[in-house]
Amino acid sequence: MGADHVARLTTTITGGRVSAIIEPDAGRAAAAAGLAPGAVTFSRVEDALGASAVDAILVAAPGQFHESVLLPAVEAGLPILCEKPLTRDPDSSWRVLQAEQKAGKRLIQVGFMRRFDPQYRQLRQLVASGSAGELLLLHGVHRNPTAAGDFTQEMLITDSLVHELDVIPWLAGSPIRSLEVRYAKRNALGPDRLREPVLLLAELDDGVLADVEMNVSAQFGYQVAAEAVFQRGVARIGQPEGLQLWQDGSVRTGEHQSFKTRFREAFDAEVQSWVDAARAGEATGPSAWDGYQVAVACAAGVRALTTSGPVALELPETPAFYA
Ligand code: ISE
Repeated sequence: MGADHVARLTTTITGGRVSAIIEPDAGRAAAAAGLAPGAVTFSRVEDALGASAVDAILVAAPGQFHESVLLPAVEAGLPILCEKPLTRDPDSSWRVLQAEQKAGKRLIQVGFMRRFDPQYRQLRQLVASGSAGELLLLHGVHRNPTAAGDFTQEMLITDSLVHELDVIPWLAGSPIRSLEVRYAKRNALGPDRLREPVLLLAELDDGVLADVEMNVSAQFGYQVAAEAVFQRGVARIGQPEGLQLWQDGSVRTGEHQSFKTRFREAFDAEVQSWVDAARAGEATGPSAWDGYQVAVACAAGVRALTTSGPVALELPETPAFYA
């Protein structure tokens, strides 16, 4: 993902350039630097900060390293775009919130890119406008062709459904009250260590119910879609698009193979909005508080993997700083 963002910042985004690659693995650092002419490399964030080599930081390290990168970057007062998740658990996310509040201004945008996807934005507008009546129910599918070799059962929640745990309350305008996980018949084509597909059931504070099929062994391609049921209508997003081909007695439409193409427009818009805001001395998009709420939801979701029935979410009051 880091290399993807380096390429995006270098070729697509205006108003910023990659001045440094911070990466402990020398081979990866050199490969990423090769995508960004003029970029210098560092193995530690502290070294880059000490050398004043950056005036904003995009964090694309694996989630377990986020806190250790975020804390010095926040202390240095730099604008930050942090790939999801903010951190992997509520306690460390809380420490990041404390650090940002100490810095005295919003610095962090969390990389929940679906909020920048044109179709998700349209759907959110439809909900907010009330023109189809009240939102009652959301159905979602989140399908990946295959799981990476290091993908664990918990990652169904913390790496994949983490997106729905952000985007569902954002779409519906209501926080999640509880989460339940049900297991479908196991796909024997998936790795032995995984039990999936799963069905996540999220109940929102206002009574809206959202279900999501999470399937990381779908084989055929990458698909993220949703259907929203309103009082007076139904809306769908994420259907296969692009070239339709009628041939040999059937119709075919292309499907994505990766989130990198399905959400390319969203990633571009997300990073551009971060750069624009940083240049204006502001922060935009999903905040660290949003990231914290998702960390709490992920912790409940992980418990739901081994609990029968719904697991309740407990969120503290929104700190005044983020209200
Ligand atoms: C991956 O890390 C992502 O963020 C993708 O959007 C998601 O579809 C996939 O399941 C994750 O592993």
